[in-house]
Amino acid sequence: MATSDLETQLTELQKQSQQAIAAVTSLDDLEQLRVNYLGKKGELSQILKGMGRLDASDRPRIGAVANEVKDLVQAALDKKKSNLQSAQIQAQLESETLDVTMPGIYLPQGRIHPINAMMDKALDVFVGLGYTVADGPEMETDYYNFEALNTPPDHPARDMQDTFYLPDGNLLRTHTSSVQIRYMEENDPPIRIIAPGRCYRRDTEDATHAAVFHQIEILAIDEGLTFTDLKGTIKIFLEEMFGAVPIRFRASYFPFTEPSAEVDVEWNGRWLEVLGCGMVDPNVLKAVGYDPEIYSGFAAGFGVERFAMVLHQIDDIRRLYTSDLRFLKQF
Ligand code: 2U9
Repeated sequence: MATSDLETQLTELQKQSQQAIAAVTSLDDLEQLRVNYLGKKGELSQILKGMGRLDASDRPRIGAVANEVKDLVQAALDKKKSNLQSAQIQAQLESETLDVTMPGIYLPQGRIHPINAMMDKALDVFVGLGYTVADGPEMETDYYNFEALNTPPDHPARDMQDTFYLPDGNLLRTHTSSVQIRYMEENDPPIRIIAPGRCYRRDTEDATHAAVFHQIEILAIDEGLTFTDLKGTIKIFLEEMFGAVPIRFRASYFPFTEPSAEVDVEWNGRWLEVLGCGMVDPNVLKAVGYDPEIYSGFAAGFGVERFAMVLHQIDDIRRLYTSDLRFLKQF
């Protein structure tokens, strides 16, 4: 084989490879070119197979040319590889650029409903005073809602509390006192419990009445508890809720407490009724098997909506239930 043939092939390979390398646009294609030209079975290897047929005197020169071509192709591949890599990094940097001057995405912040906020606060105060939270069913029997609470079937208080009766004779609880009866049946004194929850009354809805409302009741039973303990507890509680406002106790009547009182706070220049309370009637203690000669206790109950309305000067209870964000956003 003539040396010039090999030389031509080598020069041709170099020329072609330069063009191919210049034209390539991806690292994968570039690698493919490297394999095609310089790989074990690549074009350069194929050409060099012809070396064996050369005169021994020509081999060093052609060998030198082959090495030179190989170095040139390798150098072109390396240079192109580094160019493509830089371009790739540049493109990635550009596509991932963070424009810190772009306006943010507005995520509206949720907030706690005023009724829940009120409940949380009241629970916090009583838990701080050592009370335990008690829970019970919203569908109740006549016994737990009325009878055990010293409210027998013919008691006039049942007319006052118009109740949702269910076809099976059960009812929707009108207060959470039923929870306390259940708790006392299961536990011995001393007890201090707080029963928050949803209650139901067959009221015509208006600005101050809702058929579904929330109540919180507290109950403390121990040896030697007096009306003074009740007053002190209520005073601390109302101070925590309303601040240091004047409060007054007015004599009242509930079937389950004796004596009973209603409590007003002076708020924006007016006396507003916020809760009812009293010493637990001995008949209630007897109903759960506590000896009223040994134990006495006090209880209090308040409507959560009423508290929220007084505290925030809300004029209509229905605002608390109509999910109007313009209203709710104020709290
Ligand atoms: C037991 C014994 C006695 C709970 C009490 C009141 C007075 C009271 C009303 C306030 C507004 C209900 O939500 S409201 O309509 N409640 O005035 N509740 S004493 O007395 C009890 C509770 C449980 C075993």
